[in-house]
Amino acid sequence: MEEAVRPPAGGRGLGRLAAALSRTRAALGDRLADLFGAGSVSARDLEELEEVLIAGDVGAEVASALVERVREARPGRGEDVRSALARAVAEAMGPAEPLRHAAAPPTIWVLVGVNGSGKTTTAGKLAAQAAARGERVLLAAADTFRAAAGEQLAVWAERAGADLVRGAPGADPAAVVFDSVRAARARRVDVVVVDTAGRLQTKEPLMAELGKIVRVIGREAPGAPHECLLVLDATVGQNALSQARLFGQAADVTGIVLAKMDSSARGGAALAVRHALGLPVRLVGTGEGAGDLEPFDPLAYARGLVGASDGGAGEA
Ligand SMILES: Nc1nc2c(ncn2[C@@H]2O[C@H](COP(=O)(O)OP(=O)(O)OP(=O)(O)O)[C@@H](O)[C@H]2O)c(=O)[nH]1
Ligand SMILES: [Mg+2]
Repeated sequence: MEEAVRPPAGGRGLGRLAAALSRTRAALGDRLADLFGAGSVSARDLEELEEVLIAGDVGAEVASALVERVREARPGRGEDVRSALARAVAEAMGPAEPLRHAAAPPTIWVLVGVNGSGKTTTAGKLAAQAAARGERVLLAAADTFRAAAGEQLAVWAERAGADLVRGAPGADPAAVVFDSVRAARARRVDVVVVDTAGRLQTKEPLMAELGKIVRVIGREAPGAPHECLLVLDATVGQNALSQARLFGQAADVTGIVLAKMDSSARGGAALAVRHALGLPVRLVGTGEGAGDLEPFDPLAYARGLVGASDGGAGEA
């Protein structure tokens, strides 16, 4: 948290995401390293690759599709497997899809997710990065459930020099977003980031509340929210899938944030999430500091997962 804000810049991101994937790489294990180091590759090696990928949380369907692509590349040596796998992973993640902005300000982004997934931290990082780019930012504390949630966001707002709109504890979160959008217009704010309370995807009244928050935003600012981001804790792996499905039904989720990638040994789940939901992973959290959030880069992810033979500098 003490770190200076450095908005992510193109090339530098490669290193940070790859570093954040080190636990995942380690979990994929020695077998992968042995395979990549092999002088010649057998059919049995590729079967084993599939098993390793499944164990690595990428999901059975994705693992099978990835290995099929590797097979098609007819790898002679282990290094060929590595590069073919990296290409297949990058393709499976789809192109980079940055956050969408409004044609005319304010741009409004809403963060949703289960308890503790990383929503408030992500909201704070987004605010800090936008402010560092010279944009005027408003943080909307629509988590009125816990008083501490508003405090946590207030700390981020102050650090970033962002405006903050919050309601009294227990206030209707839809009223907070209503006030926030009005305030954003009046103060010529560029970006509004809405932090919502953590909720269990199976609790229907809470999910309905989320629908209401999003509807109020759309009514006050046609075309908004410009993103409804589901923040997933990367450490839970494929368990995130059921969360994602139910949140998608309640709130028209437009993209995924994978928080805590740096603490996760299950970063392979990004592939399962992308495949099962058809939603782009837009951002990755790589730590607790303001700079530890970056646009998802499929190539950097692929190289981070598979381990680049040249230390991450070249092309996959
Ligand atoms: N290492 C690491 N920690 C993170 C990251 N993102 C969030 N955290 C930590 O995860 C914990 C929970 O983060 P919050 O942002 O409070 O999560 P939340 O979703 O707002 O939680 P609720 O509001 O209680 O639902 C905090 O200790 C954060 O510092 C990340 O990318 N990397
Ligand atoms: Mg929170």
